[in-house]
Amino acid sequence: MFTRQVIRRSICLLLALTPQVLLAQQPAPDPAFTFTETMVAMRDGVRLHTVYFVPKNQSGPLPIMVVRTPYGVPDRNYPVSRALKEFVDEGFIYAFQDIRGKFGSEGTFVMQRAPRPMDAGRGAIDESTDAYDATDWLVKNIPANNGRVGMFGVSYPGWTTAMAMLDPHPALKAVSPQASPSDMFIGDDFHHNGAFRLSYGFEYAFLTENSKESSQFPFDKYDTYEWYLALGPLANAQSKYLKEKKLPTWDDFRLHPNYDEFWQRQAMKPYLKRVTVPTLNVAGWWDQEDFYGPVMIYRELEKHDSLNRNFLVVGPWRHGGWSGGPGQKLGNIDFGSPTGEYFRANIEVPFFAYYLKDKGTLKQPEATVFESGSNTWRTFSAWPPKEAKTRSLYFHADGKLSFDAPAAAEAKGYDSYVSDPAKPVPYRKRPIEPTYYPKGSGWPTWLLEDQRFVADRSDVLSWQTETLTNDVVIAGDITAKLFASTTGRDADFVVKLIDVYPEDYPADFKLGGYEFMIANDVFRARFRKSFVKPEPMVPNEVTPITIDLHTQSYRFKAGHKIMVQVQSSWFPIIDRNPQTWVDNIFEAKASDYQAQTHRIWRVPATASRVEIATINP
Ligand code: PG9
Repeated sequence: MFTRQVIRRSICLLLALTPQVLLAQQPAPDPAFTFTETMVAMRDGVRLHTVYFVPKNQSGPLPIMVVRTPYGVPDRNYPVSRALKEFVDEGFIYAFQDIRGKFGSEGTFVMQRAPRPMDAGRGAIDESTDAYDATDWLVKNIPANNGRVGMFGVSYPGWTTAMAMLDPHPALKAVSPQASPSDMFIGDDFHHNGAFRLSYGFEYAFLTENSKESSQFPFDKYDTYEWYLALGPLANAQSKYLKEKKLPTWDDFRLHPNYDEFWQRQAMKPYLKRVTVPTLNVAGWWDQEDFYGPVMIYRELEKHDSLNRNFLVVGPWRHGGWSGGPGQKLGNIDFGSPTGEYFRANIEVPFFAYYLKDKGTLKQPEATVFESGSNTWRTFSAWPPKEAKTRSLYFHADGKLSFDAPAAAEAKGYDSYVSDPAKPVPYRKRPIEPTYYPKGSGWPTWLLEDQRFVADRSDVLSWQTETLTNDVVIAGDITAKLFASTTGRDADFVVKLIDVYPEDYPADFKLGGYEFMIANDVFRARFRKSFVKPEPMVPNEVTPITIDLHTQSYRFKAGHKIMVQVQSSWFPIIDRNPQTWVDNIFEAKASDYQAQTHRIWRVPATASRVEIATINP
């Protein structure tokens, strides 16, 4: 299954370019560049497929921008001047390399190959040594380069960038890991807080491991909600569909249902002990794949940033949305200006030009974040900002949400719902196309969908404030503190923080009453005490569940309302929780999946709430 569409999709993933840009591509080389294709030997003799584009009108030596990717390098017809416009305006050489085992490269692909142990011998390899060897070859072999290299990339190529900076070649002078995952069990593509990202995990494992190129799983249903529900227990994926086929990553999911050494070894945190090269960390507020990762990498590096060379930029973007196109509109939301173009021309390219070409003075603030709602760029000397104050939004009776804690006299003290694994709440509007569906998919923008599509389900609870009389401005972290009980022995809890637009919204009448999700996540309750050692819930016992809803820069404007929704399924992005106790959900039987009643408590001693970091409007 190696079709032109798949190749094109792969290139889209590489730089997160919009497919339209590539579809419009002329089948001819960019006349401003010479193209070279070669194989570069790594220290163990494995040769990696490498291409580079050198500007024809180069007046002096230029630095090399490098991308290392599992998605296939561009071919000679890559429209460099269009796809990398802002970089081309400044002037660089561009090199791309297929990582081990993918597309034209030799060797074996290992999904997020864990860094080699520090005492491994000189011959040991990982993505860090491959980046080192590639850099060494590029500076010695590309004519008229200035001996300096920058690395950047989105997502997997962002992660290979982060790996390169762990143990950098002396020529590597600046890096920009963008949407790099940092922990696949806690917060990135494959799990969130231990809850398995089923549709993403299954489809991505197939995409990267079914063949040396990229391949789409051949779904026989357009609405994959239906397909995954009919799949039944996870074990059926192997027996019904993969059959004899081995996907190493699918096996890893099954064999490592808890945060064991396998996931811990792969996670970035233990390796981020110093800032080795200037680092521009980039993330998107509505990144549907890797938001946890880049923010976490920034925060870990920041602890060691005595020379102030570690920076954060977060804009109103989907996964990779900053790297191509204007970046003004996403889903139904207009952010008022071309934020992607702004980032590339005013932040990204000047950052690399400064470190790789000694151009200008660096005016890069510590944190540059886009405050959605007011739709303005803001800068801070720390992220999260030190001046932010935590305020709590408490759940009350009759669906009310307020900054006041519940009073003792409030009746009943909880809201409840039946969560039925046979009828899970869809995570986005059905039909749910395959994740990377070549003909178009709602996947890239699902986080911006109007949450009214599930608000009337009896298994989705909502609490909302009165109409705000003043702006409420979030700048920093958001945490849900739930107190929950269940008739079962395990449950997932999804919390969504939502901006409810006024019913009459003259700026765009179609957004009247829109429920715009600005923070969210899921927590699998078995991991509430430890991700390493899961524990059943005790039926009907009120249990605290703390959920990191990450970080935001957002202005809820006067006239809007703030809403919190809680539900216990998000299908099929998250697999169904059986809600009974099984040691390994990958081995659950159909009969283990049972409907249960969950309660969310809201009395003074167990006051469920969402804590938000706020600054003065
Ligand atoms: N989110 C993708 C990914 C990165 C790393 C591992 C697995 C998946 C990506 O867009 O590259």
